[in-house]
Amino acid sequence: MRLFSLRAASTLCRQSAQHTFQFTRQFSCTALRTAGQTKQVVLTSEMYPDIHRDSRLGNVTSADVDHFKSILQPGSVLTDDTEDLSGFNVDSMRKYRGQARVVLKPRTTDEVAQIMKHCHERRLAVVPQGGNTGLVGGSVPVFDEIVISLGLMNKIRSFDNVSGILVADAGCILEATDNFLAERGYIFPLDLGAKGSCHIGGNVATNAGGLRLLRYGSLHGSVLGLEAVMANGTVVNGLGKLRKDNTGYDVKQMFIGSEGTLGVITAVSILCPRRSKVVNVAFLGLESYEQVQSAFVKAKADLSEILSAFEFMDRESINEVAKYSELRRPLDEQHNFYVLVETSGSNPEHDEEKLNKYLEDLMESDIIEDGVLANDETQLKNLWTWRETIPESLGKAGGVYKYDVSIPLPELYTLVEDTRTHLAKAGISIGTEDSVVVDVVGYGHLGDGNLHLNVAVKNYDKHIEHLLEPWVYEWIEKRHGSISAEHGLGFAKKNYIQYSKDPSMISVMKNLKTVFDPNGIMNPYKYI
Ligand code: FAD
Ligand code: 2HG
Ligand code: ZN
Repeated sequence: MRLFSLRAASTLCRQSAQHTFQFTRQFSCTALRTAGQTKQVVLTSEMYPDIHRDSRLGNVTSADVDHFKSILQPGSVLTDDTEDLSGFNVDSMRKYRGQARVVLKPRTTDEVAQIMKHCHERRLAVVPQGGNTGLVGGSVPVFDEIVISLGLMNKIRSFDNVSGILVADAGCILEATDNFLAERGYIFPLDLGAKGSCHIGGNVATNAGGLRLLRYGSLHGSVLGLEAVMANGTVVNGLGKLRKDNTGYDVKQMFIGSEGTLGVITAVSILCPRRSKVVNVAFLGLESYEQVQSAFVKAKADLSEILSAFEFMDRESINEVAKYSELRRPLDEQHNFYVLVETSGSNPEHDEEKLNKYLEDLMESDIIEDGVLANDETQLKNLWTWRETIPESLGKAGGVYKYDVSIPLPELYTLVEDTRTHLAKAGISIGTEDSVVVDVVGYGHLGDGNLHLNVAVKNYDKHIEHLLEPWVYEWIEKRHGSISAEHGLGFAKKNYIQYSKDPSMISVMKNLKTVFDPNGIMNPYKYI
């Protein structure tokens, strides 16, 4: 990791107290303080009593369990008679709780195929589960669906050091996969805060976006092929390694973002870029959302090919992280908005020159109020921590209503302001001792037009939920945005897809679902 040159640094320092880049800040340990009491999670079926178990689906019997034991290796069939299955039944937001009594942990594609063949014949519903980090309740059962956990399918199958094409099992953890690639000079073309737990199969199943979509594009572009097991147990072998292939329908695209409703992804083939040798991170303080947009426009123009992330956070988001973090704040004064700009390139002098000029211009034109540039790898990681731990910090309040939306950039932050006004008009105060709403914050991947509106609450509360939904979705529909930019539909948004998609499109989706899964056993009660 390159050290920031003090000579170059000095060219950025302004004498004004309000415009001082802090080049030598000391950062303390990154750990967030541990959460308080864990609250009991209400059963999804109790929280949403209008959802009923589909009576066409079969009930798992002891004969089914014996069959699974006969096709899987010892220790791969977990039942609630002997095991605590809550880790598979409760989602990462502790908002949804299913009632699975059986969890299967296959080790091979053939084992997945045998499981699915049996489930199809017996009409037993299943939920494919990766790292269970999903944020829309898609990864946990609603009733007694069988969980198929991919955690033991975690082998790298091949890596081509010339093309950068990786073929790996679906259950490989994203961070571990990226570490494997780092040793070979490559990078996984996706990064996100849950990288230590989420699986690459889960990433593909959700078409995850993450922190560097701006640079590496969507998984719809970088996934070259995949292997999946259909609902009836048929293995679809599409592990192609070609960048160009125009023979027939591109079936793999159907699985990318299908959230476990069409089949079980068992392996993926993905094009990985070279890892950049030179990475810089700047953390900026700004007064208004208009200035955030100006800084972004300028970043695209001035940093162009080395720009690798442009994340924004409001004051409230950073204050929530500060509540639990032992890290010293990156900037002394508080600002209404913050931006994290990352560059990734191969030539230190070239990148430095570009970034310095960009930051100087931002200060000269009063687009930013203050900023800090990471001097070394530790500082770089710490700056990222202020962005990446926002979801975790908000979760400590008790619960979070999460809205992950695409909105045209000029109106992106208006949703956060309007939500605060909307709650106030309904008599809901924010952050007071007697109010259930702890905070309303906005942050996200500005470079992708993707806002994360988070309403942190002391506990999930039907009154607040009904105030927010469908109000938020109607707001987005009026601006022709998307109600799910990256987290998917899952259980949380299955009733709201019509706010983003035309009925004709929904009809095609329903027809496709029937073709892929005629018995409706793949992740029921979700998606559409
Ligand atoms: P799970 O949560 O286990 O499953 C998610 C969905 O995919 C479910 O519907 C499940 O049935 C299905 N699924 C999982 N594996 C398979 C498989 N092998 N075959 C078929 N279906 C499968 N998401 C983003 O897009 N961008 C972010 O920046 C981002 N940051 C996050 C930060 C934090 C702190 C957290 C907790 C989550 C974040 N997420 C983000 C959401 C989540 O991490 C992603 O959606 C991730 O891709 C889910 O992967 P997973 O392995 O945990 O899948
Ligand atoms: C992120 O960008 C994730 O940090 C999570 O997509 C966003 O929790 C959220 O709302
Ligand atoms: Zn995100």
